[in-house]
Amino acid sequence: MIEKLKELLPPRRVTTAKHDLDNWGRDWTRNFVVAPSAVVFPETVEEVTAITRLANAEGFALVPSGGRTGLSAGAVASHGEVVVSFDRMNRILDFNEADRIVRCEAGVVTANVHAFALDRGLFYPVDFASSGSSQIGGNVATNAGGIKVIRYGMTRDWIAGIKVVTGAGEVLELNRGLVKNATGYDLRHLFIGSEGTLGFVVEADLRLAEPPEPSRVMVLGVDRMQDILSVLTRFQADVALSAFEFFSELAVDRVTRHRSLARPLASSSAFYALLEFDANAESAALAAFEESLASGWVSDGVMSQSDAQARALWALREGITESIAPETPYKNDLAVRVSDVPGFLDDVDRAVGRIYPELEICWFGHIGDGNVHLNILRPPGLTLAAFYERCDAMSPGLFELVAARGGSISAEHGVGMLKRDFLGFSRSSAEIEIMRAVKTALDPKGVMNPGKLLP
Ligand code: 2HG
Ligand code: ZN
Repeated sequence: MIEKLKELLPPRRVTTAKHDLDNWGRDWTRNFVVAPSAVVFPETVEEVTAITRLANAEGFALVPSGGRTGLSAGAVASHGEVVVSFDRMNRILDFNEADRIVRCEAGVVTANVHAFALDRGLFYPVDFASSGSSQIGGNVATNAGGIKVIRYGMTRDWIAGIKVVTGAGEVLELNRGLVKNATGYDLRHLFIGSEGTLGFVVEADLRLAEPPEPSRVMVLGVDRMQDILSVLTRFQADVALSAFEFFSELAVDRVTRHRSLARPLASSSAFYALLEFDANAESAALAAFEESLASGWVSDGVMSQSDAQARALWALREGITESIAPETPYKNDLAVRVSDVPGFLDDVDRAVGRIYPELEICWFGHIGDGNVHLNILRPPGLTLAAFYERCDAMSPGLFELVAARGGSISAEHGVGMLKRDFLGFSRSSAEIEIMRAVKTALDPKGVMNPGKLLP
């Protein structure tokens, strides 16, 4: 297999060095075996196609790999697969001003698209903490969400077209940048969120938006979760929000220590809401704040007076994942309807508290779209294995709570290997059978990312 790969690519773009296997064979997860056979670095669509055809002919498996910031082990190679890295397919290929579409290779880093758009007076609105490393191909494959979903939607909403290499080694141009295209099944959308199980996303046409108005950021202290909903409803009545995030006091404790940041408010609260809105809504936002204060929903608040202060307030939210990483948290990325969030958080706190009162939960997330991140922190002294065993045992009960509210066991991080065996909590068996049939149609030999997504 390795020799044949070296016939397709120059030998320096096929590596089996241990250090490389460890580096490219994994994502941000830390509890899955990392054991690829090789890592390859194609530079063209033709090379990706040739690798895929070889895998079909020789019967080996492929794992697509982007910025490796995933949190669900969707890009971890645990079983001797060949990792196909897009690091060398990182060119911006084309920009059309009239269409406002930028064509990127899969390995373009998300933040480079942000910068490219800004340079042209435009804006790519999908944004999240890992955008400095994540790649567009991975964003498409996981339908990445992030911190602006409340106003701009998910990656799916910005994909005007994609070029893919299917698991069978066929190149498909899907949608070709059209706005209107009523010609049957939109296969583009099957690949968005497919987590590399159907084929490789090799190029993407991204739509760019008008740049936003200058913005303001507010952080509010909230003691009762239920009141966050009242705050959201009150603000939304008069203020067009571009973000409505939340985090707990525990999260503030970790992130302020880790990054040496100032606390947002003089007093502490159980929770904090972070709001972003256009500067021209400042007085409407201040009125909503006064009313929230008078109603007892919020205890205190701060509004950014400069871009630097806005960035400092955002750092409190965006730095959380890194600040708790040393505690190797057990992660869950869950969604319920916005109106269900407070009740759901209560259910989970009670369920975890009943079984393992000593475990601390770090709550944060995108409350404005119903997506909460549940990070259970590993207590010092408990081995990773023992900790994960405990948390794994809790998962079915937790997912019952999600299912009871018609929620999703993975809102934006994807299923990967982490949630694979729990897919049935969010998708019916009829749906899963249809997903399998789609997989068979596009990847008949099962070479694409086996063991991910589908139970
Ligand atoms: C975020 O919203 C990311 O910051 C990461 O989705 C969430 O670390 C997490 O659980
Ligand atoms: Zn998130």
